[in-house]
Amino acid sequence: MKNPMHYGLKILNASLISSALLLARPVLADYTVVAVANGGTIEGVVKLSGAAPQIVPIEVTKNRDYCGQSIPSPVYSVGKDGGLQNVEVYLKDITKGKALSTDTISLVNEHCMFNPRVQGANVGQQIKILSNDPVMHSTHPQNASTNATIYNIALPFKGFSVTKPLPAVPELIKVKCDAHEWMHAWIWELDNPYFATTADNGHFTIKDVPPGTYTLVAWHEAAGEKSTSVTVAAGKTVTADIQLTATKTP
Ligand SMILES: [Cu+2]
Repeated sequence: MKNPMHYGLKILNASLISSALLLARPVLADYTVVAVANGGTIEGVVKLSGAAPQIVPIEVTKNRDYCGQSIPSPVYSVGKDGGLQNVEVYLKDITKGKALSTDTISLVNEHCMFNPRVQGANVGQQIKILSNDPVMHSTHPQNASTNATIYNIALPFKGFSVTKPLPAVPELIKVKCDAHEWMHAWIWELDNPYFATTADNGHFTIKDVPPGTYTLVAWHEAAGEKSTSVTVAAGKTVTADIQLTATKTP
């Protein structure tokens, strides 16, 4: 590519990141877009070691006529083969590769929960925030480390939507609804396009990776984070299965 775009990103003051949330540190690196010919693929399954903790259902404390009395906890969503859903898997410290994602991501307020629970995104993308519910919601994204509010959108009726830019600097975003304290979502806003969120069977696929050795990170909101070294060869698929340990009960 003749004119690779260069993304120079400021390093955040590390003191802003509380020790309690070191797992939630953002990815900070310089990233250059280049043409990737004959890249490799990383695929795998994320599983929990041991059984998933039983988490009591969420007790609905507001809008029970619409939301119901309780909602099953979405935190440990494990498929029949033990695959763990809603794990964000991404490459860390990759400095060059394919173009960043540019489509508009979405976050839907639906059945008094956020959908999706976890997703990845790139700096420069927009987010469409939408309500499919006939009750008042808000969508309140915050920096997960500092709790700094990014914006706070009121969604007064079904069909209401707002499209906003994501923050200019990569960060882990925790989203809450100020009307329903049980509503949470997570957005991994990254400075490279090599990320995937595990499906309901725990599978993930990351494509078009330039040959090389990288650090692959898997993050789950309750089971924490694990890093693995992965070597990608041109045109080949490398399998990277990951086990997380359910050490934290939300
Ligand atoms: Cu709500």
